Amino acid sequence: MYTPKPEHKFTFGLWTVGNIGRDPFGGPTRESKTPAELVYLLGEVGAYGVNFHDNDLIPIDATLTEADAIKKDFRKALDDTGVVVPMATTNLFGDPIFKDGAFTSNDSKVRAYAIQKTMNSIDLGVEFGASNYVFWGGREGTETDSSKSTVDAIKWNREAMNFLCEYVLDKGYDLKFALEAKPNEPRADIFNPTTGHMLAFIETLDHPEMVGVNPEVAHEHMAGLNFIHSVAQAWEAGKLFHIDLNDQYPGRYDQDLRFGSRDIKAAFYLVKFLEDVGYEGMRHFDAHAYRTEDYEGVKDFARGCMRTYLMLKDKAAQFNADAEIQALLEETTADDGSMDQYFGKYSAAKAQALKAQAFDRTAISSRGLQYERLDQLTIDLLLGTR
Ligand code: GCO
Ligand code: MN
Ligand code: MN
Repeated sequence: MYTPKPEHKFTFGLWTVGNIGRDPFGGPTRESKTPAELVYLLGEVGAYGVNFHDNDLIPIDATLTEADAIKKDFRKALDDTGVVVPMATTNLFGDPIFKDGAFTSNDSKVRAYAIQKTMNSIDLGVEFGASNYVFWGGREGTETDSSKSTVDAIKWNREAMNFLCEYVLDKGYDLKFALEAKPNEPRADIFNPTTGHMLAFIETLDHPEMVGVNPEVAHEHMAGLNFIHSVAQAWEAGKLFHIDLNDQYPGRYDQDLRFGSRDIKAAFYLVKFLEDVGYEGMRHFDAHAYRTEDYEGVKDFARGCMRTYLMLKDKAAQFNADAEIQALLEETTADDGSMDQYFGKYSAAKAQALKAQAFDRTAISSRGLQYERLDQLTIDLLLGTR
């Protein structure tokens, strides 16, 4: 019942199941695997797709011959397993050249190199079938605001996005961009720190229709924000092109925990939202196994992400079919229609009539909304007692 199938669109990055357990305080706890080996691992656990940064697949210093050999092995693994590549992205953070940003570096040579690297990486992604291209500007920020003009940074970022949109159009690629916000880490502060900032930024681009967002659970939770509200806003704006699923305790370092392993309730509302609205994009798990794990543990991690998603999807269906819960919801949204005359398009007559309407504030506010009962029913449902 909770077995992942291709139609669930579960994807993982090479960097997620390929994470070798390095952290700022200690070295790797797992040996590294080749991209092809990781594809076989993903095939084994039942994932639909694999995503990559250019340098997850091809090391930054690889020769053309080396690159060809890697691509050949990777292609074979994809063919053998049926795993597909729906998304690709650029590593604009790992190399020392990006220490002060990529598209927003003060150094024009770095900015130009970042655009060049992204064009090459777009070519690579498209070569393997990617239809979504993610931009995560991990180094686009500051430690000290004496170093850089934020206004210049925003302009440089816009210029780069406009240039790259034109590149995609020029090449005739069928590719959409998805911008991923993060408030901090690795920079002390990153520009466009939330999905809301990204949505506003997108509207200033030359081709906003090509650009949407890739919200990530952990990134909004790090900032103490409600992730579902961000996702809903992106969805309502027609901008939910991709999503990064993981988990995170608020106010801590970037944890990248297994999906649903920390805030099960938030995960439930998220899955319910995605399923209810009919989101058809990828369910991408941008997380990694605990440092304590070997590769069997990595498989447990990957299977766990998908299993939890499917269990929560099942719970969402149960919520929607639960007579008591639905009756409560109906009651809170019940409407006698008497206010309909005041909504919709403005007219002077409508405004006049609304100004004259009397409201019994005490009567209206005295009604208990029964959200305590509703929430407890949700908890009962999640804990399996309903
Ligand atoms: C992070 C980010 C990255 C991006 C990835 C795709 O916190 O490191 O979530 O994992 O999602 O670089 O662009
Ligand atoms: Mn992240
Ligand atoms: Mn991410």
